[in-house]
Amino acid sequence: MIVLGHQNPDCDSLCSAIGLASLFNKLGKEATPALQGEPNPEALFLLEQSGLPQPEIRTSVAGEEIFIVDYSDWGQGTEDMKKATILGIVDHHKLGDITTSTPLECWIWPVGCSATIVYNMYKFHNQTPDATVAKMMMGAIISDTVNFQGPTTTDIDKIAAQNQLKLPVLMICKPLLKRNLKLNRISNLSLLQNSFYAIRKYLKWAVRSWRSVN
Ligand SMILES: [Mn+2]
Repeated sequence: MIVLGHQNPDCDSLCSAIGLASLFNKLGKEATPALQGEPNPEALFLLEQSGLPQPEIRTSVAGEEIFIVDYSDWGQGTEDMKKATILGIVDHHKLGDITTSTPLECWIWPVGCSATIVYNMYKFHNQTPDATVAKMMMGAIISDTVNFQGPTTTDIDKIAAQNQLKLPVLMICKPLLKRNLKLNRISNLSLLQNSFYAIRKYLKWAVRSWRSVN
């Protein structure tokens, strides 16, 4: 099967596709992550950090079995997606317009990030993500929840991030936070101060989490 992210791939679309395909592989199912285009700069940065190969780009899935991540709208899929068999959906947005003619597995939760749901699928199946994959999913959670400051952030996201990372949280977060700051091209002082306070608050939380998992 193909685990397919949405158009204009961001961190979540990339990392959840990689995470979910890897979970299926662990469960003995053939699965390949795929993107519908080049990853955006932040997603590309995460990919470079992980050292994983870039998933293949697919703009046609007619006749394939697919599992889609981070969307549930036809409009976010490939043009020929109605000719594919949709085996399942992982998403954290409002329910889209996709319907199927066969039963499917749906994991749609009101949380901050699809990678949070994928992490819980690992738990459901009694599996542990590989360290590199965990790092990617953690990156997606940081990105989608805006460093855990965004309005859609839930405790489920924080727990997923915390449990996922018995790895050095700060080592992963710091470059991503730096990169976020650069990407946002922060120009005025108050924005800079807000970011500073947000990051300081997040880092404090990360250190507490880091201690509690060790
Ligand atoms: Mn997302």
